[in-house]
Amino acid sequence: MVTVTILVTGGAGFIGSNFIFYWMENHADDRVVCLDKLTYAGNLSTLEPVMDKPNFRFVKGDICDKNLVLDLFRTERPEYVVNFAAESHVDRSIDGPEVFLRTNILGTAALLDACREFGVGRYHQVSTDEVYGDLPLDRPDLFFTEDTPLHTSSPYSASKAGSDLLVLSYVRTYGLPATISRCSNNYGPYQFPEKFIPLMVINALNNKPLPVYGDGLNVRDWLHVKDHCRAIELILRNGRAGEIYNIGGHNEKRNIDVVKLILQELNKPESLIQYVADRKGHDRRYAIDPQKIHRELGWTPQTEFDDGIRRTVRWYVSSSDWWREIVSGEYQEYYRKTYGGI
Ligand code: NAD
Ligand code: TDX
Repeated sequence: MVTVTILVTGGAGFIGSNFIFYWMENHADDRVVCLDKLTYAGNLSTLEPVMDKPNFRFVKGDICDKNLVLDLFRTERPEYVVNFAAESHVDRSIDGPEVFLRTNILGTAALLDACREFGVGRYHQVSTDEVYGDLPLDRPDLFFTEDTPLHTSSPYSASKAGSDLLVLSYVRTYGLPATISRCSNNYGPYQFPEKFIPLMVINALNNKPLPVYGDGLNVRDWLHVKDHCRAIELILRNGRAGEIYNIGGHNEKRNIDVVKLILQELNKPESLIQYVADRKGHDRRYAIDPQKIHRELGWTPQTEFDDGIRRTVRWYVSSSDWWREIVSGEYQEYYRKTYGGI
């Protein structure tokens, strides 16, 4: 059997770690190398189950560090590179855009240059539906397709759009065999507690107020992280170089309805809900048209939201050791700054 080396950046974060578990389960003979800076969002404890495996290597480092990246390519010669490493939280990008530009754009550039120098079978950029901006609530007939113009709202989404354009420029200029996926909101285990679903679950467990931005009617298109990982696997293996693939499962939910579902699941009162000031530039609705990946690669999501969200809530209930450990002093400070007195 032909085995490959796959370099996964940002593999100590939410989606990257789930992808590493998925890949090692389904490609037991491949070598997986994880490069991660271990920012506040990266947690080595998440990778404990694979840390001692002989075909896994963890490297602590910054994707912006060109020499480190080149050295890593020189020694590992990866066939596949999947770039999950990013600053990923919209609220943090509103407070401080610079690190988003650095990691998401310059970091992507460093990886692309290494791919150019050493050659790879495939570079895959993990992007987001946020690059398309948002859709109005009163036009449920509209969806993001791969041809929807880029129209970003936050420094986060602008930095992701910038990196997407850079990837496409390397395809056109240097013939780099690269692909891009733009996925909707993910949920599942190991998501950092600053994000909507784990934040609401953990606050509810602690009987703390659940801060809902604005009127709570913003819509997100939720996808279980494992379905995202399967989609990336299919794109790596069978996707056409130079192409963009949207990933989403037609699973639109209003924020307030997700919060109520979580409270119901935990048997907690709706009086915990607290409406707070809206996020600046808050996108109203995201909705993906996934026809291309379905038609070309046969991908469809396998997890029903009702089942996936219940399992996810249960996971956070039974994994308090994991989230207690990572909710560090830095996070407490961030929480106070973002949510004020509540
Ligand atoms: P995350 O914040 O949970 O994890 C990011 C990881 O990248 C962390 O382990 C962090 O330590 C690492 N990292 C950050 N800066 C780095 C640097 N300079 N060098 C090396 N490592 C660095 O993010 P996530 O939610 O897992 O998202 C992963 C990717 O998927 C991101 O590119 C994000 O834009 C994209 N995405 C996320 C979602 C979602 O719903 N979470 C949806 C669509 C796309
Ligand atoms: O405290 C909160 N209260 C609240 O109402 C938080 C943290 C969020 N929200 C709302 C804002 C959004 O409408 O919930 C929704 C989801 O918020 P986030 O979890 O911050 O996700 P979002 O901004 O939609 O972006 C996510 O999906 C696309 C990821 O964080 C991005 O990395 C990804 O690209």
